[in-house]
Amino acid sequence: MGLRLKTAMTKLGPLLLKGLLHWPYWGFMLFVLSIVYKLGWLDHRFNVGGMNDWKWKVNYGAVILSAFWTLLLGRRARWIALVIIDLALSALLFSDLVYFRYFKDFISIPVLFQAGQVGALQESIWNLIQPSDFILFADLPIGLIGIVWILWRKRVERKEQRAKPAYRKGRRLLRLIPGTIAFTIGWALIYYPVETQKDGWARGLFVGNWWNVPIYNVTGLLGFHGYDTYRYAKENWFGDGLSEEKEQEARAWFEARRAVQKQMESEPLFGEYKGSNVLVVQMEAFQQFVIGQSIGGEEITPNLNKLIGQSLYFPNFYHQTAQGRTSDADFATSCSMHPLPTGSVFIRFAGNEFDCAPSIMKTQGYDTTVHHAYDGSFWNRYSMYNNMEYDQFYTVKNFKLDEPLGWSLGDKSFFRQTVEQLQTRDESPFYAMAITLSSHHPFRMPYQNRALDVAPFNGTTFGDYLQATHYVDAAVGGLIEHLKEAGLWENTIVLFYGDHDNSLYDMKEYEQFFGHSLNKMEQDAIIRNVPFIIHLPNDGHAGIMEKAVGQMDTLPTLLHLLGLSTANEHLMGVSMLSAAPKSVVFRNGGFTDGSVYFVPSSDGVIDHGACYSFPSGDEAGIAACKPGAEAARNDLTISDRVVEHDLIAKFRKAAE
Ligand code: GP9
Ligand code: MN
Repeated sequence: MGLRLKTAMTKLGPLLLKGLLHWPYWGFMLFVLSIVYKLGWLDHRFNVGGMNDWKWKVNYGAVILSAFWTLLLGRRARWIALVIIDLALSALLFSDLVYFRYFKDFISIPVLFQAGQVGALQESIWNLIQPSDFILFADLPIGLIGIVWILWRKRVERKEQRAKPAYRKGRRLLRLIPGTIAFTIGWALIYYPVETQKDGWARGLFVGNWWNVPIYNVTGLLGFHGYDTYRYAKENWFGDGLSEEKEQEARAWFEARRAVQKQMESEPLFGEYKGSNVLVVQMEAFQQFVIGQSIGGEEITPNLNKLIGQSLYFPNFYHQTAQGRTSDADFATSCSMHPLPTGSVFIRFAGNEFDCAPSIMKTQGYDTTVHHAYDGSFWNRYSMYNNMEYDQFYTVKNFKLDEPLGWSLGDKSFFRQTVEQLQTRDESPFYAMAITLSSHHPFRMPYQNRALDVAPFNGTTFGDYLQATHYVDAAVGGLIEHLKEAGLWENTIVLFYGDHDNSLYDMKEYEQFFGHSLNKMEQDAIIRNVPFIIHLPNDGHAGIMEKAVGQMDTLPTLLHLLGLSTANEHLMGVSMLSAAPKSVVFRNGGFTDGSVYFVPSSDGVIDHGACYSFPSGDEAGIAACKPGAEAARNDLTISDRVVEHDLIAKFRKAAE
């Protein structure tokens, strides 16, 4: 008996091993483990909340669902299919990682419509890639070896199969079993964790759409892409009807906002600069933190510093942009609405109705122009500027490339030629917007333009940034001279502001620059804070205004100076010159009203966010921020509703 058992065991061992080696699902298992591992690795890099049991489960579910169908294929076809999916998913994860480093967000379907712009961003993309990122492709050689092995085995198997055709047919049917099991497990691993969270802390998350990061924290990265595709399809192909009640809610919101805006009409500066020319200068990636600072004993922005002494200056001005970057800044300042959480309004909704500066100015007899020395189709500007009713858009085609720098023309020449273009216009007052470009990421200036010694930041992107802002500052100095020579300086309101941050988020560099540590609130604010300067004719009303303001307040501020009412417009901002209270809402649901500063948590739950006293940065307790955070969320929801459903056009039609 003992001997028989021993013989059986010696036979069973190799049999089991053979069975294990020939188990048909090894490839599938390896694929799932490998992609899930990559998702965990990426999550660590995103650093927006960390992994938890739910996110692991959803990740497993999403990966299984992406490949369950390969279990219906034969072994050879399955290997090949798995390697192809692996390659495609790895490329997607790689793109997400690089995109996240720049935007602090995930790639969404509307972003893909901006893909045409990738060519121009090549230098930035190379700057953002790190060698360790290629770990995302480390499993591909194993897959390829698998394919070679399987093809080599082909002949042997063919012989076996020829001998058993009926068995082969039956096997095809049998494959339905693992395929169905995998689908069910994958679906359950997504459904239950998402539903549980949706019924708990994530309640309302998928309705509000304020920010992609909390959605990612529920769905994982592949789940996010799945949800994003569904969201896009629902909005664009299946119609996402808006109830009468929601439309009415938005209408009432604007009525209430107009009551706040109206206060400016009885305030001192209202109409003081009626009929003046207006020049709006939007400066690429120009942050506030360089203003008034020196490096190596030299001022970084001497011209802006001098200008600030002769102007109205808002040190607590914040950009309100998201994925649409420059175009978002343009939209927020020119049209006084929030940009969208995903993609760019310029690209997604260029045909919708908005009350933007040029169209309002045109009703007042202004000549309206926009100047940007780059391809006119970038950010879909041709369409959007046409919709905004600019009389003329001066693109790269209208400039002489006599100072080639970075993407196209250096800002020094750009400003000189912009003033020349303005001089060729007719006699009516003008509203003009000039969008700079030289200080674009990754900020590397040609040697002859590196006028500053940026030690100890030489050779770093941070150092290149300081160098670039110094160049732009010199260009601003030139612009002021050109305007003076053209006789325009004293009859033009000239406004300067930064469009968005510089995508450099390593706080250690900022701390080294300032020579002291930054508290949590300062770390958030430094990225959002951009300069805002209004120079009024004859250095009028020069001074510092500490009020917390944002890009969306720009147009109402101009209307205040020009004495134009907002009564018939749909603007979300409030004049910065008005005493009317209003907070600055950031696209992620954060806000500041000048006395508190709210930083939302990466799960989107208001109670989990951080509330600070402003400007000290001391913890204030969430109760001090809660009403403001709820109002901020509502503002964002209303803005998105208006943009996505073309409500301004509907409101106008209903009022006819
Ligand atoms: C290109 C310029 C840059 O025309 O506006 O855009 P950005 O990359 O900063 O959004
Ligand atoms: Mn920009």
